[in-house]
Amino acid sequence: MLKEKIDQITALGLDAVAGAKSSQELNDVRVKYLGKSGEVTALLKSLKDVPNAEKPAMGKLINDVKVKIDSALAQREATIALAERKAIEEKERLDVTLSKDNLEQGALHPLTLVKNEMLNIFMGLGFSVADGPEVDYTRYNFELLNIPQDHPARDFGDSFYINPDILLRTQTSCVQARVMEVTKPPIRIVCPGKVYRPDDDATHSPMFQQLEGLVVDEHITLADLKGTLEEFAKKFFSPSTKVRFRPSYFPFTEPSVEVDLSCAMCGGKGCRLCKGTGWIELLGAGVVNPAVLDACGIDSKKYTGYAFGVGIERATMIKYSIPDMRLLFDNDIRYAKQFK
Ligand code: 2U9
Repeated sequence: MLKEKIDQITALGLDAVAGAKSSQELNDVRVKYLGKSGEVTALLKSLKDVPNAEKPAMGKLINDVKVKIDSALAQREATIALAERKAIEEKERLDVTLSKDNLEQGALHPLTLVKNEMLNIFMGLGFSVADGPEVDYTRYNFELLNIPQDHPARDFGDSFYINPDILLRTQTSCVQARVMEVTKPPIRIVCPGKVYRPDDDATHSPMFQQLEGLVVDEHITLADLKGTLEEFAKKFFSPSTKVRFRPSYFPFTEPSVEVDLSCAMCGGKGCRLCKGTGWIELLGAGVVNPAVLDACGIDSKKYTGYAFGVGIERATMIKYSIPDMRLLFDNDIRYAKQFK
């Protein structure tokens, strides 16, 4: 009797194991047959009613059922685990491959290339790079630079004012003024950055970038300025580039000069780029006005300095013969790609 029951439970148990389709179903089968209140446990319990002489043989048979079902469960478990793992992998599969044909190689914008090149040249000449806010007080943008309240450059139509005391900087000179205020000479810095003026045509943009330089130390003269700018021009354009100073006026420098470079395209003979003159105006510069040094807390009796400024867009247009500044701001990738 018990023997038949054992055979029946063996067959049913093995069938149930074979029919289980998930770990969950398999676990239910395990509980149903091998669990504390399961079928095999019930068989063991029923041993108590078996005559003593048959107990060892029956006990062994029941134990064999347990081993058979247990090993069938283990095998089925391995098969199901593998199938479940495969199903998850298939469902969560990520295609991390991407055809390289679709990849566009990025490139630096020509303005960034030119700015980096200028910075490298000046760093090679011993300059450090200084940075400052683009929204600044009129104190740094005008007052400390010897541009008083009633100066025409402070006209509300010539600058983007936030309020009467704060504006989008019109020149990076505010950075130099800030550095001077807190630094004891020697000072040798270049300040690249965006500046803002309400102009908009083929050669002017309401936002453009400047690179200004400032050197303050004892015994600095206009000759130091000329030597430095000559060195810069030769490295930036060509070793044969010449530099010419023409008198000019800026409130923050005295004397002030416009700096022309011999035309790299025609070598000075006169061409379309230099409009037949052989010279191209690129920078403004001068000896720092003693009034500016004093306003920034530097003793103008002991120290002198020079300063210069160059428009990065203008330098880029000259270097790459770009006829219209707006081409630099159009975000046309086909255009930017040419400068790789
Ligand atoms: C301090 C003192 C003096 C910076 C200077 C120029 C001359 C100049 C223009 C070039 C083309 C601006 O981008 S542009 O339109 N810059 O002509 N800038 S001297 O002089 C300074 C700066 C800071 C404290």
